[in-house]
Amino acid sequence: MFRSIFLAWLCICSLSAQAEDGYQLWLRYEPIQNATLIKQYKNTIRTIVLAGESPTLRILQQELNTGIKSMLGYVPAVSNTIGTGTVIIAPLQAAIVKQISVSVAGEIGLEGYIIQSVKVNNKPVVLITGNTDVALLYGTFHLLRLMQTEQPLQNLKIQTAPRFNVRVLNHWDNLDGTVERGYAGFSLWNWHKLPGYTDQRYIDYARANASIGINGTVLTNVNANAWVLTPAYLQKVAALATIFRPYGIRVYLTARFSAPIEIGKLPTADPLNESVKQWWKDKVAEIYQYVPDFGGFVVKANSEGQPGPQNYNRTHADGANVLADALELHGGIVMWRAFVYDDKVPDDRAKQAYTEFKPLDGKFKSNVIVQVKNGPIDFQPREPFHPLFGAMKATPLMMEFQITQEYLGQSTNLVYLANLFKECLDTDTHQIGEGSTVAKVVDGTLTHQKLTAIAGVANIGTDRNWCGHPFAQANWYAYGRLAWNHQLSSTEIAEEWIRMTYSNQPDVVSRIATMMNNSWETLVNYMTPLGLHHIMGWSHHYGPAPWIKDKHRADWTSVYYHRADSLGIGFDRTATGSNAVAQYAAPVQQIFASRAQCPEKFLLWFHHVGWNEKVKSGRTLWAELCHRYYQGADAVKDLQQRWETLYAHVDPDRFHQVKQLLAIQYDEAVGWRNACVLYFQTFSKQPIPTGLPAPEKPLSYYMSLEFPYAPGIKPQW
Ligand code: GCW
Repeated sequence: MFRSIFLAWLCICSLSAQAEDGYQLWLRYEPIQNATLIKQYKNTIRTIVLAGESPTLRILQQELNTGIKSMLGYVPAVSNTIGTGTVIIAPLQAAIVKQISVSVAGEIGLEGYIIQSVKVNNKPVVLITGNTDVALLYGTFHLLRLMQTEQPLQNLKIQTAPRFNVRVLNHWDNLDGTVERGYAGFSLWNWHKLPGYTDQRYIDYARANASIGINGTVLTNVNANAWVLTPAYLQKVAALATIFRPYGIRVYLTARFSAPIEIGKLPTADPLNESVKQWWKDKVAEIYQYVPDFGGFVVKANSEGQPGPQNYNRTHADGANVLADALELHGGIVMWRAFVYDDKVPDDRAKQAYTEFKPLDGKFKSNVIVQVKNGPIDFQPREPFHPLFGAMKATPLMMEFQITQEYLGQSTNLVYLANLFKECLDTDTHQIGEGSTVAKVVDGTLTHQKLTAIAGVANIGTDRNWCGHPFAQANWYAYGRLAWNHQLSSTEIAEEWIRMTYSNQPDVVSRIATMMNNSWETLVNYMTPLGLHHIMGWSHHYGPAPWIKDKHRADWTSVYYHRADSLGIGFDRTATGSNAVAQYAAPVQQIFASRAQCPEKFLLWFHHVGWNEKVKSGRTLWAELCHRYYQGADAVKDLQQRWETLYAHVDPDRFHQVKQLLAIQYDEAVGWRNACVLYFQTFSKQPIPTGLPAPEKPLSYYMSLEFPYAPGIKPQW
């Protein structure tokens, strides 16, 4: 008796742990609470008519069953007859759809879909249609999302197609299971056990991605290992590709430029050498034997020690084109990264990618797309948009965002990144006149590019909740939603995610959304206000370290970027300094170059400003800098207080997790504030403004802190 009570208790505990441990991400399918909606949903989804048979359609049906069972308590019957409350899921070209008058406005391509309330024989039905089974899967996830977020299912008239053809996650996962800049455990890919053993996680990963329209995964780190291109690993890659395929996800790999030498045993990797060209052709053909729908390569070349065409005095275009040639036959693409800089080049690091790539505009083959980070340095808390977005008219460019928060508090800080992504996408580059936003450059509409793509460096690992911080899931979600439709607002996306992940109660939704929406500015304030950048800890990039100097590479130090001296602080990138502003189109240049007009968020990015110069608030720069740091840390306190008010509305497990993480975040924010204010004070020689409490510890304390085992990087010693 006792034993069975104990077992039942154990069971309940493990069930509840399973329900609230974050594993289900935004696919929790909580029971619908609203009685009116329950009735409406039940009337709208009585039976399913599903045209066709395929692995994708089986997945679709299973997802629909799981979702509806969990939200409404029943599994809709599959039927051949259409009646009131039938959901018809069928391709546009199916006979059944042809009988219905569906209005399709323009092109929906292979992945776009339509969800419409229509009448068939006078019976109200819902139709989900598109050109492919994957489109139907996307449409089904959309229908489920409408229910998860408690939206009405009446008078539906939805038509949507993705803004980018290629929507990938870049995993910086190493073959040894570590993840470069990974803060959520180890790599999901268990290379050792593949291909024989395939983890349920691979399926759940694919489901989550398909639910937001991500259609590609780059399995390996851009700091690439040629081994992944050997047959033993290609078998493993093939096993993953087979799992992902019915979810509409293609697999891509990173290609190490020196692979012809390392695994091909050639004496050179010179891209213009005939045997090298042939080697890539053969290698690519071999890959397609294993993975017939292989997507292509991502390449990091001649950057941070990676080999590349410049080792042979060839250009990035020469390098990219040799791979593109090999892939072209099979329909693959090359995503060639523009993240290049060299400490041997005496010029401002922020200028180097433009300097190298701008002259190559128009020189890449048509299946090459140049992958550009959102800003010119490196995924800093805030950067102005990368000047290449305003400069390459004849080359498709893709966006690279970083979802993993390498420089944004890693997995201890609550930071909602949709605002960062949107700020960049919505900025006007003036590439061909006003209205040339970054979004229009990368989605191809501005210069009529056919190949369009977007990448997000993944924040996913083996942690039970996938992303480390419960709120970091929102960044994976937001990336996917924006990759589908960059016109969604960050608030809309946050609200969807909150409704699916936490609660549909309007008050709870708005309270959590406010926390998320303020979180990025908050972090920028306590880490790098007013356009400061690259002042974080050495190598692991954790915590503040504006004092880093005298390292073997100047461009990896902090003093290189903040340039604080007795007169002021900031990097002069105007004509009197590095003149990086000249890489922007004239109207942008004019604003950034003007001390008066430059938005304050980028002030110290572009200008060296005197400590006593006045800023918009009327304060001196020194006072403003201090205020921002204090404001940032105080705002984390505010986040903590807001979270406390949600105690009764969030399950205990996740409530407690977030509460603990916010406390860590507060300590870290105070650490950033104190370290930076005290350090910069050694230059300004001014007191911390009255009213702001003095840091408890001296600068020497902050400078003495070391974090040799901070996550995301292999220990260096
Ligand atoms: O931000 C830097 C990271 C490196 C990374 C590099 C890149 C994969 O610190 O770890 O290398 O960017 O994007 O290539």
